[in-house]
Amino acid sequence: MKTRRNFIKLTALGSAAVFTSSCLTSEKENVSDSKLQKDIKKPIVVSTWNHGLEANEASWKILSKGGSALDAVEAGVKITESDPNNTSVGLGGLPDRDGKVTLDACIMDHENNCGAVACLQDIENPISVARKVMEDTQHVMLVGEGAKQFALEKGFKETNLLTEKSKQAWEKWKEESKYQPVINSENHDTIGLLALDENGNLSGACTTSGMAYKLHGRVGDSPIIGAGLFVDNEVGAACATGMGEAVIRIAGSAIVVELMRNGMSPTDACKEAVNRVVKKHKDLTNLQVGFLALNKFGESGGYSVYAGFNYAIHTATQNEMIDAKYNREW
Ligand code: SD4
Repeated sequence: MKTRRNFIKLTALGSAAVFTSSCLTSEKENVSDSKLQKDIKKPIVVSTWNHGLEANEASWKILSKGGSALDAVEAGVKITESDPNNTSVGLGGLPDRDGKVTLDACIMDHENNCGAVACLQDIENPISVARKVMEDTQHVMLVGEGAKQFALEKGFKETNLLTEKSKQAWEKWKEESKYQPVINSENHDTIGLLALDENGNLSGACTTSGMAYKLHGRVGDSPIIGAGLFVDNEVGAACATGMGEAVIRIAGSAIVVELMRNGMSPTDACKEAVNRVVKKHKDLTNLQVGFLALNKFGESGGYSVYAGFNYAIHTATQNEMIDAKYNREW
């Protein structure tokens, strides 16, 4: 909706927003409501990896009808969580080394409200539990048994998330690895999804089963606000995928948003965050990390340590995959 209120909000953003959009920078003082609104590419939804295409479709159903970014991000990632063929998120996610599927997820809206769950078992849609934590409690994060108990109290159904395919993969891994957790480049398929709605509001969601065959109790970056996901409605939103430990070490998604606040484009901000990951790690073997960002003007970009990271963008005209730029070849 092109309301006066939105215009005022976005003009207020102007002072903080001289930062990025080349098309708006010089005109920000005198720009008319219609011009300002026209230059912002919205609604728009972006998400990580190939499964992002399907997730984007679900988000788009909401965004294209004027729905909220918050509803859109939840609906989008739920598709991936409920897909048994995706072995890195929700149902069918590869288990930890004890054979337990433990899920991490978080969600954040345009008012800095946020909710998260970590090491949650037996619940198919952790993102919806994270949203309940955000909306129905005074807390930001619930973990383990407490998170499960909360989910059951809220009416979520207990589900066995270990599919036959994931169980077989785990059994094979046990034979070969002798129960030693391995860190490798496979299974980096977390979904992070960011949306800008018709009202110019941003939200984000991130959800994963984490690193395959991790130690029981290990939590990655994905449910941690500021690491796997961050949203600041004045500036933009960012999410991360890949080796969570490396993302946490540099407060990855928060850094990407701050870099955009200071004037960088989404791609450049992601690139700078990747450079920090590279600089802070002596051993980059198998250390894949990718960042995806969307700014307040509907501009997006991604960057990764190694080649191979891609993301999906849905605008009014198309839903397409983009190969992110990267720091190095494998
Ligand atoms: C984690 N960042 O648990 C997640 C894994 C991931 O794509 O992103 N995979 O460390």
